[in-house]
This record gives sequence, C-alpha cells and structure tokens, in this order.
Amino acid sequence: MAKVTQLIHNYLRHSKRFPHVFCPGCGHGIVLGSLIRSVHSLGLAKDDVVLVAGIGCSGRIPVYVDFNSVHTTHGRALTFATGIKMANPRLTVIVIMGDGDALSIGGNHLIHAARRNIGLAALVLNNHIYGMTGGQSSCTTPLGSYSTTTPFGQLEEEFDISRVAKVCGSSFVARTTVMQARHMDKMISTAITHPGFGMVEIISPCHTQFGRKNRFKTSVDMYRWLQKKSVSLDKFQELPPEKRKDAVVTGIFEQKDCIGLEEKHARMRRELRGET
Ligand SMILES: Cc1ncc(C[n+]2csc(CCOP(=O)(O)OP(=O)(O)O)c2C)c(N)n1
Repeated sequence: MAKVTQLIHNYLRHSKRFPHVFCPGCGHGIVLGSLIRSVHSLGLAKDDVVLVAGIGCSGRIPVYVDFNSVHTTHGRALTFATGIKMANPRLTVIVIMGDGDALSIGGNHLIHAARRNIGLAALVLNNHIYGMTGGQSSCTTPLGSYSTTTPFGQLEEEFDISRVAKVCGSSFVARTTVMQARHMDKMISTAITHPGFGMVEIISPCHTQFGRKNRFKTSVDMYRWLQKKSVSLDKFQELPPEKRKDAVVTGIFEQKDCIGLEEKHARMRRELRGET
C-alpha cells in the first residue's frame, strides 16, 4: 500500500495545489489515481504526456498531476488536443471531460474527433450533472431524475455517451465505473495505446449535486447502488428484458484496427515529398 501511495505522490504537483476541490464522496479522485497507474504501467515519461481538460470539476484533474497540462475553455478540450496531437504526434495526448463538457456544449467536437479517429485518449467522467456550476441537468441526466433545473424530474431522454462515440466512428469505446478500479485502469491504458480515437466513459458519482437530490442519503449509498447496477456486457446480453432496465453496462463496445488521423497525415506528407 505504501508503495502505491508513493507511486501516486511521484506524479502529483504538491506545491500550492492542495487541498483539492473535489467534494467528499466525489469519484473524480479515483479516476485520477487510475490515470496515474495507467500511465505508470505503460512506462510513459511524464514529459511525453499531455493532459488536456475543459472546465468543470473533472477539468481540475490536470491541475494536480505533473504532466504537461492544458486547462482550456468549457467544451473545447478536444479541439486543443487535436491541435497538439497533429503538431506533435509523438506526444501521448489524454483529454479529460465532464459529461457536460463532452456531450452538451462540446458535443460537436466529440462527434468529429470520433469520426476523424485522431489518436487521442478521451476520458469522459459521467456524473450525470453539471457538477461545478450547481447541479443543473446535463444531456446525460437520466429521465425522471431531479436536478437544480429539473425540480419536477427530467423530461428529456439522456444521451448514451458510449453509443454516440461508437456510431460516430470511434475505433475504441468502453464504459467503466469508479467502483471497478482495475477494470478502469485497463480501459484507460487500452485507450492510451490504441491508435485512433479511444473513448472511455467513466461513471463517477456526484453525491453533492446529483445524489442528494435523487434520494441517496450518503455517497456510500450511491456507490453501493452503482455496484449493484453495474453489469458486464456479456452478462447484460443474457439478462431478460425486465432486468435490463437501469443497468449500467460496462465493457468494450468497439475495438477495431485503425490508423490515426495524425499518422495518415504523416504518411501523406512523406508521399508528397517523394520519400516513400
Ligand atoms: C462557454 C461556457 N459556458 C458555460 C460555462 C459554465 N460552466 C462551467 S463548468 C460547467 C458544467 C460542468 O459540468 P460537466 O462538464 O459535466 O463537468 P463536472 O463539473 O460535472 O465534472 C458549466 C456549464 C463556462 N465556463 N463556459
């Protein structure tokens, strides 16, 4: 345990950055730990990793970790990341977004990053709410649930983030939860090494802004609920229809060979120069 703690500390920016902003019971810190373990297990040098984030609670993650980091505008993290990857494909570029960041204001960018299959690892931390700004509903707030802006229940159908990424062409798509740290480590590492666009949707509870309004007395209740509702894709397919309702399906939804856009560009440039 001490060894693991030391490992995590080697990657944190200690000066002036702590205490962090996450509420007690927030899942985002678990994602940060998983991200560090994944980068470490892949043997990547800190200087070769770029973390790009938008605005939101999830957007704070790059502030705490000693990689190259870019804290961009709300919803636009993927555009900055695209520029970085195209300019220097050697870098490992990891993008961290909230559900609002990635699918509400930033939905257009997600669609096109997936379509282009640019070599980015995109982590979407889905807490089903706009956490940082006071718990307004996002496009992933489940039907019927309560938020600051849906005090009588959400009337809109929610986006299935993984499904959106898959239909838009992303060549690696997975869903995991903060209750499955080892699975999360594996999904993040796979997205990082996958050529082309790799998106991991991570269910990360927000008790402060979502749970309290939706009858979860404590954050522990919320985590227990998540554990109970999580089911792997294989098991889900065996479930009868009535048991499928409300399931949080985890696993890999898409994994196919791909040449990343940045690599296609490099090949085209070599060809135009007559180098091939
Ligand atoms: C252009 C713009 N619009 C709106 C905002 C206000 N704003 C900041 S964070 C945020 C939502 C954050 O929610 P999400 O992306 O889901 O991340 P979370 O905080 O839940 O991790 C909003 C609406 C902003 N900063 N910039």
